[in-house]
Amino acid sequence: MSNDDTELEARLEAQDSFEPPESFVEQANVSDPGVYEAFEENWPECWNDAADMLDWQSDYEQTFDGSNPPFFEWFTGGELNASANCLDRHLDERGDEVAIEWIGEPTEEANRTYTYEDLHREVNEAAAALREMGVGEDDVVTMYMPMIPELAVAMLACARIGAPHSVVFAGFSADALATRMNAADSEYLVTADGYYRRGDPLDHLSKANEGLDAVEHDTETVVVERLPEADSFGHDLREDQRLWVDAVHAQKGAEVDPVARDAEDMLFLMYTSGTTGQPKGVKHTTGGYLSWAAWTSHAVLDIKPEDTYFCSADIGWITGHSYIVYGPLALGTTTMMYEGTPDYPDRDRLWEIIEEYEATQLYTAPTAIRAFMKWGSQYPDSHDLSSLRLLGTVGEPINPRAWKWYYTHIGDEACPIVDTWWQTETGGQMITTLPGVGEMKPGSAGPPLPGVDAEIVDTRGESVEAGRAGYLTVNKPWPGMLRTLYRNDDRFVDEYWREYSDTDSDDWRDWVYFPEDGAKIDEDGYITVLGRVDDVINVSGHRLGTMEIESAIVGVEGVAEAAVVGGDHDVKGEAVYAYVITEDGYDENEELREAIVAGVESAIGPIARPEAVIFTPELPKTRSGKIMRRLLEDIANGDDLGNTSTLRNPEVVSAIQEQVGE
Ligand code: 6R9
Repeated sequence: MSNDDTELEARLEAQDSFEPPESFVEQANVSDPGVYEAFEENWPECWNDAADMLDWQSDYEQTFDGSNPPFFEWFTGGELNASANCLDRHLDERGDEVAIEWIGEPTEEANRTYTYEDLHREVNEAAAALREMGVGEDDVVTMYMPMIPELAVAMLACARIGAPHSVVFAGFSADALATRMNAADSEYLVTADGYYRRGDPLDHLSKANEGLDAVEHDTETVVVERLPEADSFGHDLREDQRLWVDAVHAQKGAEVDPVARDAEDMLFLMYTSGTTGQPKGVKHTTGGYLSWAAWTSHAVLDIKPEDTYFCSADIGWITGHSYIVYGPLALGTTTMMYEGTPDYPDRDRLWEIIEEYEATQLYTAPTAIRAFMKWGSQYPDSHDLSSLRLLGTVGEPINPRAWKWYYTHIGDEACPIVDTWWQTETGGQMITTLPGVGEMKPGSAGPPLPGVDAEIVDTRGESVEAGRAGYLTVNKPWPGMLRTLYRNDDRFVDEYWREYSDTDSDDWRDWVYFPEDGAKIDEDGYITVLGRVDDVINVSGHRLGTMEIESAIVGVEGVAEAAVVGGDHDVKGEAVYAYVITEDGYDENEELREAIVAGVESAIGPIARPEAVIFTPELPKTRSGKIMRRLLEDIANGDDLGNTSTLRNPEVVSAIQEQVGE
């Protein structure tokens, strides 16, 4: 490190709050600090500002309907179409401007640019193709696709004909695909033959087909050919499968009128991990969700039509839905889509892309920032990143060191950082500073957005003092919130409302949303989110249920019992640690360890791959027989274990520690 760097580090180390750069404030979409008070005084009508960013086919009659808690409704009586809002309405003024800038791997291959005209045309053709296949309004269409433009096209085509989509992350396993298609009774799948990872072609269709084998009803599939002949895996299509080129290009020039959807009609489903083994089908609606995605993209990400906005998430997660596809396109901007990884062909890949396309915003995850930090600042330093105006993070807490590194080495101290807390369930951002208004404090997401009423409470639901840890709750509904868990209203109430609501009350004010995160608040009302308080672990910003992983491990021959916990990890934030008891007659050996890792990968996907598999004769249990997960976490982290005498089997602790120390 040079002397200058050392000085800079020392100066930053001491600084715990940062004013938004003046140059940014001057041009910010939202820069009036009065917005907080104005929204509070005018709740819920303040949210008409969000709805009015959209074009409605018929106007809504009521902003908020709280008559049947917790099944809240927004913009009732209104009708709109999400694809018309993301495409048609931009054609007159911005038809020739770029909607999607796609950067594919391998890097020497041609990238693709879609103007709004191009995207509109292809979405119409795809909508016609889906209709031709028999997809009707409200039929759930599953997408199991890599980061290729056809994924966004297929989503918007579904939205155009009123068919909700359910996107399954391409890195998920065949089992995960089948579970989600079965749960949603989804009869249609759009997938791809393969894609590239670090230059190598991956066979995706075989995995999709394996999933389809486990789907209990008839299905129809459309397959996008992503791979050129030379790299393709020579798949034969089944009878109920056809190629995207045949289906979509057969509809050349087709025009499909955007279906008028009720504000409360489902736009999409997204399955996410929860406390039990079964993933939850989070249901989002057309009016509330799209308003939220558009308004937050405007107020928090400061997106303007002339921007080239880059979010490095995968569309298979909610971040990609709200902040690669719906929010940015609703605002008529250029949204980038990158297929590859940040370290291929070299560790400066993102910086090269930002320089080349003159990206104006970068929205990424703390896990990526920690990796960039580890690789070293020489990678970003060798590129001109001066086009950047705003930086954002999402998915997990960001530690102040990583925040400061991002601020200096990527933002050159000239870009505000928005640390945005939200969830699949919230539809969009909820807690973050407004970049043109609020002071930033590294490590703290910031205050709730205007109109959002968050509070940190203790187990009884009483507000906790500043500085003390408690549970994050949200007291007032908001337009982007999930409406229910698909076909499971009871679980919806149990998971998010029962804890802190008066569930007998029919007054919406007695209902409190519980996101299952721990948090603390400071004197200025800034919230630091500490992490999940349920059995969900956050690996590289991805939510994984410990139960899902445990059931995969117990499914491996030779395993009697398993407990999975999240241990600290430098780059991933948390990593999966699996404690395993073998069945009698099975050896605790490398072969079994490998079978366990393979079992987890095939049930969930490589993201759930255990960092360590620790064999143990027993699991530490309380006297009432509950597994002491906290203790297993401490062992994984090498922390001081404190008093273990309340355990039913304290001797097991040293046995496990020996294994970990090996
Ligand atoms: C958008 C997304 C949601 C969980 C959430 C929380 C964690 C997200 C965060 C954060 C601290 C932030 N989380 N953003 N924790 N600071 N800025 O990530 O959705 O995949 O559903 O995960 O992620 O624990 O409850 P999702």
